Amino acid sequence: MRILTDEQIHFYEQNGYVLTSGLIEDSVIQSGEKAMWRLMGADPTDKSSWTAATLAKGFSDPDISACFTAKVRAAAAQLAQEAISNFPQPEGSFVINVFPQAGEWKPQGMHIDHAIRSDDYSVFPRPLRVASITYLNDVNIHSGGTMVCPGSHKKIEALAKSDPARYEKMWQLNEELNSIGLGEPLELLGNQGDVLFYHYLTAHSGSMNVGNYPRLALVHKW
Ligand SMILES: O=C(O)CCC(=O)C(=O)O
Repeated sequence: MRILTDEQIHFYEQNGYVLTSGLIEDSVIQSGEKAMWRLMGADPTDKSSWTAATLAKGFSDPDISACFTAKVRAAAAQLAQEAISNFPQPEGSFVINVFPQAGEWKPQGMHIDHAIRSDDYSVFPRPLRVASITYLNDVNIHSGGTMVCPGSHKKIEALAKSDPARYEKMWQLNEELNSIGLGEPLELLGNQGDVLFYHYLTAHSGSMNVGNYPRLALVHKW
């Protein structure tokens, strides 16, 4: 099943990410958002029930699982250049929910995934095929949006290949990110049900939410 257009695939290859719409039916993503509030034991209309700045945690739930539709998995498979049968529907997801916070908006630290030193992931072959972030609600300006450095995957791959012994591990590469010009980070805004896919070597980060509503998202690394 070809879900993404040639233009979207080309954009991903050039920029290291692609933000997609229309892969999840409205009713499915709305049920996903509702389930998230239920799982958090919080009420969208009652701020006193909201949690600290960020909630990062795994949840297993059928309404969360349902957000990983056949179209989402087909898009992931297309970007990873693998068969869709290698992308089964997960039973749940890790979530990163960014709640409103006082202060001046700023991005969090730019990084690549799978770079925790004790995990010891190698750079090659790729330790993950493609990363995805599914937005359970709209992402407005300075309200916890994902930041990406367009094209950084190419620069980071070139760095890794420049000295394979020095940059054998993801954590070694991650420590050197600031030594190369990653380019200006871009704050991605979007709508409920949009799915961001990014390459495993794309530099990215979360950002503070200084808006008035939480940013709720499923963060799944395939
Ligand atoms: O929460 C986000 O938007 C970014 C998540 C992130 O940086 C990560 O999963 O590594």
